[in-house]
Amino acid sequence: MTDSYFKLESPITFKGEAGDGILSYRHYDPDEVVMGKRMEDHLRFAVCYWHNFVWPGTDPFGGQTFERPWFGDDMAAARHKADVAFEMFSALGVPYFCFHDFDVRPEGASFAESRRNLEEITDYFSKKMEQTGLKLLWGTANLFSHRRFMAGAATNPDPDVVAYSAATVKSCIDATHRLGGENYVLWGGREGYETLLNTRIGQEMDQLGRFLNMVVEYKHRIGFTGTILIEPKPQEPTKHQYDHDVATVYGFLKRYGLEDEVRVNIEQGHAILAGHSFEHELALAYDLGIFGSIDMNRNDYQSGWDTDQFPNDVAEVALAYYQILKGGGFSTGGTNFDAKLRRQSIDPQDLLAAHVGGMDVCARALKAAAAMLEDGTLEAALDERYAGWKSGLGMDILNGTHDLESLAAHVQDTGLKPQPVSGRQEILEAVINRFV
Ligand code: XUL
Ligand code: CO
Repeated sequence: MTDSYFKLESPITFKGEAGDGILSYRHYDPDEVVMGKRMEDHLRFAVCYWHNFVWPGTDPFGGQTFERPWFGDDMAAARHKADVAFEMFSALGVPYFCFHDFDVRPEGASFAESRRNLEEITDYFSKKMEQTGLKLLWGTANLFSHRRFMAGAATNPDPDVVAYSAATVKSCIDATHRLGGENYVLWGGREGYETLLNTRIGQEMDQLGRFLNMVVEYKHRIGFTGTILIEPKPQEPTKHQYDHDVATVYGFLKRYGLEDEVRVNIEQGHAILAGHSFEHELALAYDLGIFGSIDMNRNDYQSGWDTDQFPNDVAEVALAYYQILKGGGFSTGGTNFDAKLRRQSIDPQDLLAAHVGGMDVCARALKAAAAMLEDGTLEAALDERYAGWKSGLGMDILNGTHDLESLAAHVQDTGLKPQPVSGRQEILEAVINRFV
């Protein structure tokens, strides 16, 4: 066990108005009951390994800015990193964490060595989880950093790379299963293309369809009961990614017979990159029956890139949690902070404060969303707008009683003249303003 990295004088707890929102919570009280459930059980916060403990602060023009005592590529460094990671998870009081294989273990000289390294760290995690009560929200494989994946993992033109990717995913599902992970995520960072001049889209989609079916078959064979999640993203690092957005992923799942087996992990920044709002992606996923989990962050709206910043806009996050509460909340999913510090934020305290600030934003947003739902004005307006579908003509159209000819006859016989009705957008937006 390494010395304390954060050197906190007292644990980070809820202090309400007396809190500073930096090293104590002003709004996140895990035990506060919102709509009949503890806030901790609603939000199910997770801290990610990669941005916090692996990313060195590089950008396309600059090198490392963070100097972390655990940076290194041997097992001793991996254990040191785990010590600090669990110190931070516990200090923040979050219930969950998430990781990629690449985040937690050094790359071996062979596949077998990489797998052994992962197994050793999995054992180390297992002990720490027992000691701290921390749980694993999800595990995943990094199939995008190493150069072997530069032309894709499951969608690589070379079957050898697809086999290597399958072996890697197997070892990551094994680790996730062993640690009681509640989900397993696949984000297709290289599952796309740079140019159609060297790419057959149909061939690559079939590869991805078969790959995902192998994942689902394996999950059932070993009795892993977690949810398999795809994380949509339209581009970056590739010019075009196949799991573009929720609608695209749904079409893909249907085509390969996976719509009842796989759900989505929706990230705020990815939704924005796809030209959607976060709440659009959430509402659609719930309506399609494939909502799983969220990666919480925000993009910079001027730079137009995936900046993975911590959330700071309560109104925006409230609209997201409004959709989540309306859809029935999380089941196996949760709120994973897939967010990183700015590269100038080099102090240990910045790591803690970023999460405290983000968690307070989410807590305020959740409470605002619950108040919006409990107030009922927005739902009542929707019920009124769609009331015509509950009976009579609307119901008959939906249930197939009518066809084009019968509707034409109906319009002609009754002299039907539809009357435009206000969409009341400004009024509804004013209602939101009462709660945030
Ligand atoms: C990349 C991204 C990943 C996934 C996990 O944009 O969001 O960190 O969440 O591979
Ligand atoms: Co993500």
